[in-house]
Amino acid sequence: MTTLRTPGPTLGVVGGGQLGRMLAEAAAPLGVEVVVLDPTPDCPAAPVARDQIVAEFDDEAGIRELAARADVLTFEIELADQDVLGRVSEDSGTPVHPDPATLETIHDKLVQKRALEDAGVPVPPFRGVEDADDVREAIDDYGAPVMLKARTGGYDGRGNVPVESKADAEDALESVAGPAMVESFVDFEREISVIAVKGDGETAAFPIGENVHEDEILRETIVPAGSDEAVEERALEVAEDVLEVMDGRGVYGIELFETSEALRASEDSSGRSPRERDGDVLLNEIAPRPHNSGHWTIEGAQSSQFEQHARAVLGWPLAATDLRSPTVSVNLLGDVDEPRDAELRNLDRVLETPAANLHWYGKRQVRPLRKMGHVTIAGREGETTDDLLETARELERAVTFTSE
Ligand code: AIR
Repeated sequence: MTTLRTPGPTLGVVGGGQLGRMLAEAAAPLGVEVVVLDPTPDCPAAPVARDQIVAEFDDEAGIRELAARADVLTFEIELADQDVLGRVSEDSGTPVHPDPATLETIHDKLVQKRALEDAGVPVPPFRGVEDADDVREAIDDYGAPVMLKARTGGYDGRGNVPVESKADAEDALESVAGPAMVESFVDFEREISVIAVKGDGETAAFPIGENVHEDEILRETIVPAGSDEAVEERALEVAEDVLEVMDGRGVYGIELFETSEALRASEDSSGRSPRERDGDVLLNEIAPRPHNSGHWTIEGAQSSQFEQHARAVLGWPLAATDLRSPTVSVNLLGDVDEPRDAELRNLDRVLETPAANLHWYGKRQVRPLRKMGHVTIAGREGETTDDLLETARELERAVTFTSE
């Protein structure tokens, strides 16, 4: 039986960026406290969390302190160190969710893809590469362009480089700097994602979102996605299969490609179930944590991905994931050429739009394309995602970090 006292249970979170901030916001109504560990003093999560331990993500002493203060450990950034987390959890008896083994699998994108492929999850053709010859060989086999990916450490588009031709192989490898892999470029109809939750003996998933990326960085999420029912069904099946590979409770962001074949396959009346069709939905990447493409759930769904993460890691029952109304989220990215103090201008348009929900992450410094905040608009009676997108884009264009 779940009992609540004051102070409530404490989540110890490695990472205190926007995800930690929104996790702490969602935990508060449940009576759940959050302590974050982050190297940046006064990190985005600090103002809404009970406390911050200022330490590097792999600082063992810091993580020991976090474990001592927490009932459960979790992380909101993949730079968390699986070995340290595993060791500290074992010594302290404070569980960590998701399991550090999952972090290890996901950490290295090549290992991730192999594990998922072995589990029968559909993935684009991929391989590890050691040198430019390997990249060129992959171009021979897959056709140009291919996507070169840093095996570790890349996020928000960092470490992903499209290679247009063999002549670019050398430069691309250099810019990735470190162990790399290539993937066949997927000719997708749209990018979609499933925010899935692994709880204590139960799982849940939010309706799929349609994602718009530019320069490898998420710009917009639209729910419901434009995919048809068969594709949504297939995506949710794939998400279930992914959760089976993952150890430990929590929210998982599962990014997928809806390939062009999916559209044809669901248009034809072959009578085959979606699971029998190959290549309609392909896995792109997994994040073992709440995901940018799930921010819409805060206003758009019965519960948010952050509330679900808190519930899941604590072993509490999961909440409902139904869509409340069509919803659109747009990211507010740093529109600057150089780092500078963050000051978001022309905010009035956003604040004066009654249905627009502003989320400011509280980062002191803006950098080119850094995720600084987002705006979500949940539709009211009769509003379509097209209407919402038009307003959201207008608001996103109105605000700026530049002084011009
Ligand atoms: N994050 C983690 N993995 C991917 C992303 N986007 C979030 C986490 C992390 C923050 O981004 O919340 O703490 C770091 O943001 P930045 O702008 O400092 O790199």
